[in-house]
Amino acid sequence: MRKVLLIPFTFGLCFAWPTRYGQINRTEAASAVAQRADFKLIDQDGHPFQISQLRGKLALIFFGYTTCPDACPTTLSKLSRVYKVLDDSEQKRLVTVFVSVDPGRDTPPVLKKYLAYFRINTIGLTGPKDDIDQVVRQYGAKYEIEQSDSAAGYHINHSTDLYLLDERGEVAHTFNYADGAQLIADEIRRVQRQGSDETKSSR
Ligand SMILES: [Cu+2]
Repeated sequence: MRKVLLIPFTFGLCFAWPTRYGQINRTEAASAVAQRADFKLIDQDGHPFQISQLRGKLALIFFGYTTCPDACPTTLSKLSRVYKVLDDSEQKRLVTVFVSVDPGRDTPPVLKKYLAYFRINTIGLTGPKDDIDQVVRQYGAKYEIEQSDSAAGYHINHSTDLYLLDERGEVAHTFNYADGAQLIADEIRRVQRQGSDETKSSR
């Protein structure tokens, strides 16, 4: 029910952000070397998780928080559509990684419950704020906390780029918030195909 209520609410708020921070992302894009670096946070089951554990698969990484009223539920719903376009074997080789920028509220159980709504293969990550901030910088993402009078207490404005990591953990593509499910699925297929061609030729 929550998902149904959130989606009509998304459009008024979300476009200001991608534009504002999308620009910053373009100009402050982290170096490819930095983006490739390993990082360690805590997953939705409370276990340590290193991004290098996903080598050999493709990963879609984005930054957000579970009480986000706009960009996060919109992105996760779009990714549900991406998974529907992909076949079983393509889906198995893809993992979505949701990195919370709100560790104060997004504990592992909160992340687990939230991500279960979207029925996609997702790892939710949280951890100490300093560790999260380091990963945010690594990818050239952005966020800022905005105090509000609402019951939630504060709102977080965050960049909405979606990073596609190839099988070696390198950023193969950065998607904009406006990119549609079909475009994302096509790019995932292209990168998966490239990965399997390289594996064949190195045999
Ligand atoms: Cu969000």
